[in-house]
Amino acid sequence: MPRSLPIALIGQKFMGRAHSNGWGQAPRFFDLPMTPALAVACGRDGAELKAFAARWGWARTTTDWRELADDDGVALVDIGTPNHLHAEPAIVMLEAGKHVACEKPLAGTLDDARAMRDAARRARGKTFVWFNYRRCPAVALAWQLLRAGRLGRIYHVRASYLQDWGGAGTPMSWRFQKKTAGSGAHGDLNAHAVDLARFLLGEEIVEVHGAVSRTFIKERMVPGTRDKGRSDVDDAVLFSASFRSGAMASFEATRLATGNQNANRIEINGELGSLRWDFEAMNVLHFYDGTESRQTAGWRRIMATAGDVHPYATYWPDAHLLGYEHTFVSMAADICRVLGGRKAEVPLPDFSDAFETQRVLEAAMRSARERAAVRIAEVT
Ligand code: NAI
Ligand code: SOE
Repeated sequence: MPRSLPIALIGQKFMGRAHSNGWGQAPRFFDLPMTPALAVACGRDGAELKAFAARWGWARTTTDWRELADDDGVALVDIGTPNHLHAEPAIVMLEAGKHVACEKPLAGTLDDARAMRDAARRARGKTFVWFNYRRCPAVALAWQLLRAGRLGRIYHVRASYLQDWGGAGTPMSWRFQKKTAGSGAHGDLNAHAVDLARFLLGEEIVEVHGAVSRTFIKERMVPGTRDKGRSDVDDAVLFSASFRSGAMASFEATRLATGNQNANRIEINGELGSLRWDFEAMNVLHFYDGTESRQTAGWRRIMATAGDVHPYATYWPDAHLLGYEHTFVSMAADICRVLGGRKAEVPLPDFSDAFETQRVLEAAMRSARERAAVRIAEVT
């Protein structure tokens, strides 16, 4: 009989919905040692919160996240708030003995991220970070192929996360302010790209060689007013880096790549072959097997939708496509597996892991500021 995992969720908008759906659906699709119970939804606006809780099946609500620390009816606290509101609740909950699942980036600043990593090291509870793209079946398959050595020695990683919603007409929000977001496209999108690259290669980046950060749109309308406010985060950040093995990497994140809506892409080239993935066709992995005869070798288009051989592809009959929401369901399922003493299908990022991504992000910001290379060992 699976044990219950009572959860509290902080933040009820975009990620609030994705996580509520994830926790609710996980036990319907997977046999898990623990069953998530949607115990408490927490947000700032009481009326909105009650409607949200009723719609998504949360049993209780509170407008004070601090209450969750003393709530014996909560085992895991799930944080889906803006980046500056990750550290404090995470640390308080870890000190209260809860497990914590937190949205990415781990935090807006390296200081916050370090404090979270340190709190996690001291804590009884386990930590998780919602780098959800690891659980796209095609990405998990790429991870398996890399682990099996199908690419051999890795030479190149080319990662980019291109969006176009951040033009001059987009109003001010927490995402355009350093005090709430930490950074712009960089922490928002390069965080995913760096996590994906580190996850797939299974090794660390040791140096950022050069970065360019640019804020093209410096003022934005403040909603509900006739005033403009200053946007003090990057709209785009581009940088190059080296992995410990010597593999060269490039990363690009932007909210101004007109025509690219959610192009989270990665290509990896190794001595034996190459892999290529794009979230806009998330069920497909492109694989070039360089060991095949040159006469017939070519890029192979793999639909990662065969439930018996592709990780996380068991939701529907073979060849029926998965979407963004499944990545959260699959991650919720893996969290339940790990807390129930089983293994995740592919590794889950915890606070220590996400801190390593944060160090790379910080190194890139320093590199852009100082117009110099930055060794990750100098970013502690
Ligand atoms: P959002 O602006 O849609 O929602 C933020 C929520 O936090 C709102 O419900 C707001 O009321 C709540 N909130 C703010 N201050 C609060 C407080 N003091 N107490 C309780 N609730 C509070 O933001 P969104 O897009 O959901 O982003 C939240 C986090 O999720 C960010 O860290 C972001 O980077 C991450 N994110 C991750 C995605 C992914 O694919 N993994 C996708 C989108 C966002
Ligand atoms: C907006 O840029 C956003 O929702 C990010 O916050 C997410 O992390 C990314 O997955 C999709 O785009």
